[in-house]
Formats: sequence, C-alpha cells, structure tokens
Amino acid sequence: MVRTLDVAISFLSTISRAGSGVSVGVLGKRPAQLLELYEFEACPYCRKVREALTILDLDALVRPCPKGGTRFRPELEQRGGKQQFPYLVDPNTGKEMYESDDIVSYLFETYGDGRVPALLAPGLLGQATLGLASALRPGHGLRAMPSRAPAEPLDLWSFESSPFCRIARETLCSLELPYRLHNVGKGSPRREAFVSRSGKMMVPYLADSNTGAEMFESADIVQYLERTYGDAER
Ligand SMILES: N[C@@H](CCC(=O)N[C@@H](CS)C(=O)NCC(=O)O)C(=O)O
Repeated sequence: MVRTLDVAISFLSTISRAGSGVSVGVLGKRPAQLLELYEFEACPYCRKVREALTILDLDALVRPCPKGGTRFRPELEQRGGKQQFPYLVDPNTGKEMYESDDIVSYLFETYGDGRVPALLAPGLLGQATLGLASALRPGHGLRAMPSRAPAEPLDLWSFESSPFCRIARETLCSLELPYRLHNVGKGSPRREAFVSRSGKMMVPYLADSNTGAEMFESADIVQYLERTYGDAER
C-alpha cells in the first residue's frame, strides 16, 4: 500500500476510537515485574487491552499471536487451555486471564483508580468503535508471515493510538516477534527518561539488542524488521 494512504487509514483507525489510547489517565500502583500479553494487532478485543495499557502507562512483554502463528499460539494453548486472545499474565499478582473486559477491569483496579473509561467499558459504543478500528485495517497484523525468531525480545516505545506506532506493531505482529512494549502516551511521566535515551520525543522507536540497531520512523522500522527477520524459507 502507498505509504501516505497507509498512514491516513491508520489515522482514521485512531479517530474511530476517539483518540482512546493516546493519553495517560489516573495512575495507581506500579508493577515491579513486566506484564505479559498474548495478542494480535488486528483483534479488537486486544486493542481494548492495549489502549488500557497506554492509559495506565504500563509496559508489557508482547507475544504476538497472529492467525496461523506457530511461535506463541501453542504456548498459550498449553498455558491457558485455548487459543483465545487477549490473554494477560501478571507475574506481580500471579493472575492470568482471558476476556478483554475482565483484563481491562483488572488493570484499572490494580494499576489505576478502579474506574474504567467509557470507551473501554462493556457496551455497544466500545464494541462498535473497536470493530470499526479493526475493519479500517483489514489484514494488517492479522496473519503470520514466515520469520526467524530473535534470541531476545525487541523493545518498542509506542502508544496505542499513534497511527505510526500501529504500523510498526503490525509488522512485529505478523512476523511473530516478541517485544517489550514501552508505553509513552501523552502525559506519561516516563517520557523524560525516554527522551534521555533516544534523543527526542518521537515514537515509534525500536531497539533491537540482538543486532544493536535502534531507530525512529515506522517505514524504516518495517523495512528493518522485514529484512532482518522476514524469512520466506522458514
Ligand atoms: N470475549 C472475548 C473474545 C475474544 C475473541 O473472540 N478473540 C478472538 C480474536 S479477536 C480470538 O481469540 N480468536 C481465536 C483466534 O484468533 O484463533 C474477549 O473479550 O476477550
């Protein structure tokens, strides 16, 4: 797809969710250990959980499970009993769960002030706009593409509703590349630390400790990931 059109459609996807997942909300207790999330980018229920992570300024180790994926789907089936996404693991409390509504309310209860924003609460408005956001990106971050597994997870600085971050995450997802998702939504108290590391406030920003590569720019990130890990002969 032509890049300008791709970005414009990704932007429409953000608009369809009224910008939910752009800014940080009321923050509660901080987790000591990284949360873990089995998900795939195109899944509307997974989107809801990722928006909650941005609003609560939480990071997570993402294990992408696109359709046809063989890297983390079997692992989840063994762990939770079925291939259904999203699935959250919180090593801080020992809680593990399916069901986006349960995950969202658990996250706001544990790491926020207990109040779930209207667009993330169960109901027709949330459901319809989540569906629309996915429908606007048909096939993106949906199906697995042949890839080589990295030895270590990658690191991505992002926030859920950035049209550019979405494009980078879609490729990480299709290639089933595990990554630490560092959320730095607007108002995040961790933006300063990010700027100290990267040099400026811009996302997406990818760091790959497997190769030492670090970069801004979604188009460059997509090209880097495809060249480094895309593998038609897996
Ligand atoms: N009620 C569940 C529904 C989850 C759901 O239906 N997820 C779909 C993806 S959007 C799924 O896991 N499909 C099985 C698959 O992709 O193999 C929730 O809110 O979490």
